[in-house]
Amino acid sequence: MKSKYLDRVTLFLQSGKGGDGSCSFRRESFVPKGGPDGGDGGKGGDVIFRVNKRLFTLNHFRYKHHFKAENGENGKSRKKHGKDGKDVIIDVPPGTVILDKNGNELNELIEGEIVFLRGGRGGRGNVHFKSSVNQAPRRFEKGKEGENEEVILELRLIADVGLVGLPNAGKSTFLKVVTKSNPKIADYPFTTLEPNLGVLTDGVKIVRIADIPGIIEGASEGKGLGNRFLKHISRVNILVFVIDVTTDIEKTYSTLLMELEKYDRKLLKKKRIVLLNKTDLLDGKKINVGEIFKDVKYTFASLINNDTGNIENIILNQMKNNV
Ligand SMILES: Nc1nc2c(ncn2[C@@H]2O[C@H](COP(=O)(O)OP(=O)(O)OP(=O)(O)O)[C@@H](O)[C@H]2O)c(=O)[nH]1
Ligand SMILES: [Mg+2]
Repeated sequence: MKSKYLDRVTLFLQSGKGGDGSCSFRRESFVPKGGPDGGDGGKGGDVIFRVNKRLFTLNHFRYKHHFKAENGENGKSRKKHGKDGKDVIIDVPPGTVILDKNGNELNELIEGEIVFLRGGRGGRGNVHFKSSVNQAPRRFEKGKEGENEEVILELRLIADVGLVGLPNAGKSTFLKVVTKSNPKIADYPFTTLEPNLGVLTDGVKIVRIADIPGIIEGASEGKGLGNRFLKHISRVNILVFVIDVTTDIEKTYSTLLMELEKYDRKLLKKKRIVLLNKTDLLDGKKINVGEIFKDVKYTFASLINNDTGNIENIILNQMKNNV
């Protein structure tokens, strides 16, 4: 199974070369030997990363991997400066991490912008090299080369709460009911192929919730959609486990925990809330979850009936303890 969602790309970046300084001499009628008047070269353009809050994926890099800033213009006669090269500005969604080609983390972009590669300095023209002993210098500087770099961009969504669960458990339904967003919901596994974000608010607090594709036993070995989407919940404070009550609850919960642990043990350190969903399918039958969730807050829900088990307040209260 494949997802078209792009959250990791390799880019080839190049900043501009500085323009060369000019070597030139003044020419005027009646002045046979004018002094030096070669101007400076312009600066090469920078490569800049800028956070754009309207972006949520790296899909715009699907066909564009090379970014090159403009070179600075060479200096000119009559002390004229060459023009600076234009910067290249690369828009990325908030939460983008820049890695070197070996996968080491270099920068994390949450807001604002960074100059990632500087353009080369422009060279000085011969007008700067006049001295008492050399009135007609032919010396000038070359512009400095720009820089080249290959980097990997990886998107890790910025959210406060992450939803985890088997496919078809009701994660997207949860997002829809609780945040009034409009994700795709359907009665088959792997409906969600890319992360969705929604916002829960009580008018004061704003909680961002990330719905990711379902995970199954063996996700860490690549089963289903694999576990690559788990990076999007690496930053959250709270994990909400959405569990279908008609499954073997204990087994489902331990499968989910095991897959999280295999991806990154740190995910197990996050606060947990369990939502036992689809209670309408129990036909009034009571179930006892015993000790399974003894250290974890849990509640029952029938999302399809808009009965959320008050999970909104549980989340908002838990978030309060986090700040
Ligand atoms: N009976 C019942 N069905 C529900 C309930 N909540 C969700 N569903 C249904 O369960 C199916 C799956 O819901 P989704 O929200 O798409 O599940 P998901 O966990 O996002 O699934 P994936 O994206 O495939 O991982 C849909 O047909 C929903 O209408 C519930 O409380 N009761
Ligand atoms: Mg879904």
